[in-house]
Amino acid sequence: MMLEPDAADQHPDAESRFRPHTSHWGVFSARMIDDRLEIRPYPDDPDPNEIIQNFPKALRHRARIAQPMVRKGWLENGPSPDDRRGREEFIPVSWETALDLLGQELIRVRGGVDPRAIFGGSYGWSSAGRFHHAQSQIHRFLNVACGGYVRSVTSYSSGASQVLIPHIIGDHEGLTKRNVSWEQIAKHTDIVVAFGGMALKNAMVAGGSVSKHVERSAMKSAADRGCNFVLVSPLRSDLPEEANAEWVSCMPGSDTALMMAIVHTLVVEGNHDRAFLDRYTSGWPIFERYLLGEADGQPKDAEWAATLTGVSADGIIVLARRLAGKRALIVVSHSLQRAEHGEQPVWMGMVLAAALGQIGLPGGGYGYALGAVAYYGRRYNAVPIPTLSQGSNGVGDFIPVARIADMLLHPGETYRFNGETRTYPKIKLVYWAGGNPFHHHQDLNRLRKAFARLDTLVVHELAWTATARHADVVLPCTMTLEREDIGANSNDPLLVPMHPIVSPYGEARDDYAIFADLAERLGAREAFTEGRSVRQWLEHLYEETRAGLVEKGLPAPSFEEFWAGEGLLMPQQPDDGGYLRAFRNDPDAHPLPTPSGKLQIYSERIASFGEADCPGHPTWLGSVYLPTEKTPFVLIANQPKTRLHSQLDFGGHSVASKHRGREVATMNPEDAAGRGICEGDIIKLSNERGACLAGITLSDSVRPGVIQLATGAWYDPADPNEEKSLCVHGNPNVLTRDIGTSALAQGCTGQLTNVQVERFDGNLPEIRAFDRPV
Ligand SMILES: Nc1nc2c(c(=O)[nH]1)N[C@H]1C(S)=C(S)[C@@H](COP(=O)(O)OP(=O)(O)OC[C@H]3O[C@@H](n4cnc5c(=O)[nH]c(N)nc54)[C@H](O)[C@@H]3O)O[C@H]1N2
Ligand SMILES: Nc1nc2c(c(=O)[nH]1)N[C@H]1C(S)=C(S)[C@@H](COP(=O)(O)OP(=O)(O)OC[C@H]3O[C@@H](n4cnc5c(=O)[nH]c(N)nc54)[C@H](O)[C@@H]3O)O[C@H]1N2
Ligand SMILES: [Mo]
Repeated sequence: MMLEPDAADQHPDAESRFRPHTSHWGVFSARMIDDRLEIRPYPDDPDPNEIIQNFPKALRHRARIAQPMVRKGWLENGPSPDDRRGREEFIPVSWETALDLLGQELIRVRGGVDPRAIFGGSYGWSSAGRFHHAQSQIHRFLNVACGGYVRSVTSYSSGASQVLIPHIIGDHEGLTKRNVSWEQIAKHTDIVVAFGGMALKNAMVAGGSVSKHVERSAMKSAADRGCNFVLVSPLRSDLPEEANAEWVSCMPGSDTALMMAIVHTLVVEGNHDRAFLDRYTSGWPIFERYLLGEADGQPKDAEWAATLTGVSADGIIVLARRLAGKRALIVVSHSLQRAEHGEQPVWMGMVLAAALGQIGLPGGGYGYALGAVAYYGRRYNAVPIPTLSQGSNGVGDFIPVARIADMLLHPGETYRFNGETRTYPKIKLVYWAGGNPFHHHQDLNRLRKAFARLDTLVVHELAWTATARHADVVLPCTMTLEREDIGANSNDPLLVPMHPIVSPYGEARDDYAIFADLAERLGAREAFTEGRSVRQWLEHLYEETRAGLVEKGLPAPSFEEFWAGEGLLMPQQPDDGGYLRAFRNDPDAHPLPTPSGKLQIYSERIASFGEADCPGHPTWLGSVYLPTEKTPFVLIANQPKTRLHSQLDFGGHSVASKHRGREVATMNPEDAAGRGICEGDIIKLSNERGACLAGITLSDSVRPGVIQLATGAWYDPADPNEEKSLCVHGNPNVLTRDIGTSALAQGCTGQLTNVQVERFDGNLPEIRAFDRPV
């Protein structure tokens, strides 16, 4: 049985009124006019995000999936390991057949084998919308109908910091979401040193929704008031012009050494805040011995760091002097920890902010990951936002999210994680909804081999991503504009009624409807749906927010009133600096949730784990990304400006940024000249793991020796039958290395790798990533 949308919204295309909706890129309103989608940004947004303009051309693009599909070999031979995944034809089937087959397979694996053979980690950003959120839907389904699943912990975003922070500062969520805000920076900060920058392209995105993009104007107000911004990065574009920043160009992967040398300079010149270090931190004396070289004979001074970082010793000393005694904010981007030894810059950034004595002051201290997304540096809502309950998971097992290929290639083998020796489970079936591992994972040629080991790979997708192409069962789902929902984010005041703008594409169905019908085949429809239609769920979820408003004595509109409006403004908490301010004001009454109750410059607990790649205090573990003869460049594979990850790469705004259909890399003109590469050429990037093509643009905003190629171009192998086929479109994850940050956190290290770069003079292969598979 299909769940019918309510009558009022049954034929959305028939109307041409603009209706509110939201996305990870911003709130907007939309309407259909003569089969054309029109999008208007939220009128109160001072700096709308152009990524919303990917919607119009994406809506009915040929890359959309029109009907359920089953891989031929799986249909004919049944579930089994098969290296033909990703290179075999699909057979269209009816919904009835697809769900019957999948229901039988889930019963086989759940009953005959074990729910511990199902991996439902299903990492990914999916779409905004609190009800149709694909991650919540799939986890609820697997819990309620299959007895649970092996889950994943941490994220590709912040795998290293999420494990490290609780040991040394405490609450990761509080550090990123209730700490130093843009309002405080505009008012109070004298100097911001941003390691990895705070690129506006990143701050334009917020998982869930964002009604006002404020980062550009906050940086401008701060700069106008006289605040200095210092950008430490291999790319000058990592701070916007409005920040009027000074650019310190450093070698990728060297920030820890640079921060150590700044602290060394502070210490030898007597400019570190000893009173702060005594009162608020633990372990400083152990670290100081290491810093001064008393432990290993090597002082971590400016001369030492100069050779490692490419920043002059004088430059480092001058920067340290400029910081002393100022309201200083140290920012360390997520990207710095998305690389081997990624724990170190996060830990050392805290030590630098502590040595300056700034942690807990308005606009000062440690703004970890500020600017990475638009839900950081904001006020927290004072009422809860709607949230779909996921039920409880009958399986306790998990993996650190970025170890998926290791798990599939090494079942039953052990690995280290956060001080434990754990064993990889034996997975038979992987179920994905709302994420794209062929976007987010490293070393895609290795990932293909890992997926070949499965009995069954199931994917719900709205478009033919490489992940869908590698699946056995592909179920087409609706896109956000094709359904109704409620949009919200815990750091944005606007609760958005998300109206359906257009009917579903082809036979696409909501993830919820698919799971409801599948739950029926597993005898769990009622448990999964609780008898509610979509509209009834929205009313049910809205009630949580309404009750919060009532409790605060605030006007609390009914669901009908909310639904008829353009968005409901929720109250927000004061911008009070969160737990770090409270700790600073009274460390006895508000100790940090760390073992010592203080900022841990040394961690006995981490030291006790005995990991060589993450010792008990911040440590320089050597340069990982030094150029080699075969791979002389460092590749920065950062976030794309014109889309979110791989989402709607086939949309107009993303496609317009490509060159001859390929993703565009940027390199320094000096480097290009030495290789006969000119603006507008096609280049080939390669290393021992794989190769891809890309367009090239030249700019002195990129440090020599570095090449930047954003993530997100859909993986497009020239010949899927080859083991390491050339990706003709420009997906950098054919090049990146699939290895954890350290044995402590096992985080993703996709940001950096070493590559060769050449001009490509061969015949340009066609791009087929957006075509339907045969
Ligand atoms: N080399 C390198 N790799 C990286 C990074 C890096 O810096 N360098 N960054 C990493 C980071 S920080 C992250 S967060 C990850 C992101 O990795 P992902 O979150 O996996 O990337 P997305 O492209 O957002 O994938 C979301 C998928 O969900 C689909 N989708 C959207 N709406 C729906 C829906 O309603 N239902 C269903 N079933 N599907 C839907 C979209 O079509 C898309 O394919 O990438 C990581 N990978
Ligand atoms: N437009 C857009 N915005 C996004 C996303 C997107 O896909 N598109 N993704 C969102 C997500 S999920 C996340 S987690 C955040 C990610 O936030 P980040 O991980 O911070 O973002 P990146 O763009 O990957 O990296 C930021 C910058 O770090 C610099 N960098 C890389 N390596 C080094 C280094 O070793 N040292 C120094 N000093 N700098 C270095 C690079 O120049 C890069 O541009 O972005 C979010 N915002
Ligand atoms: Mo992320």
